[in-house]
Amino acid sequence: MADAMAAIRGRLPLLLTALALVALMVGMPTWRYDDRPEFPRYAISTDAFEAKVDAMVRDHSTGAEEDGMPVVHPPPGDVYLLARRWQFYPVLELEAGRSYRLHVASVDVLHGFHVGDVDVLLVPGAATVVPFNPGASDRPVIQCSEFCGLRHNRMTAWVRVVPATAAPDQHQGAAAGAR
Ligand SMILES: [Cu+2]
Repeated sequence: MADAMAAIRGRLPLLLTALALVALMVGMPTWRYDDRPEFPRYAISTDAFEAKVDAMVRDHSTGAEEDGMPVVHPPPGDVYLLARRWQFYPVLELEAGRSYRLHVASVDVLHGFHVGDVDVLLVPGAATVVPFNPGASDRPVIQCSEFCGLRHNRMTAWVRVVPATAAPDQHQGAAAGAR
């Protein structure tokens, strides 16, 4: 019995090292996902999501186009942005100082939605809701952060930030004009 205890004691450093390694292996994925902000996500079919985007484009298109895509100026609140190989659609024109909820979803393969320090994995069949409050001098760049094929590295988009139309603060509106 004493011999057995001594044998265990002799192997204690090895045991502790093994335990620490197991703890690290289990813990590391948790670290990776913990430091990402979490956003609400809901299930929606790609067809239903495309219908939301199309309705927004129909109702709030500015008439302008960029890269063959309509430029859309939706009111503050819910805004729909779809990811597909290899673009974010449509081009969003948002007002500085207003609050938006960006509903983002992929309609084909896995994509990533990266803007500022937000990074969300887009899985087809689900939309993620990201709060978005552009500042007057912001020129937000959206990038795909998940490899999605040949032109993944070109999958970027600008959000056009414009002065608020009925700006409560005119100075803020003027500053946003210098984008
Ligand atoms: Cu990509």
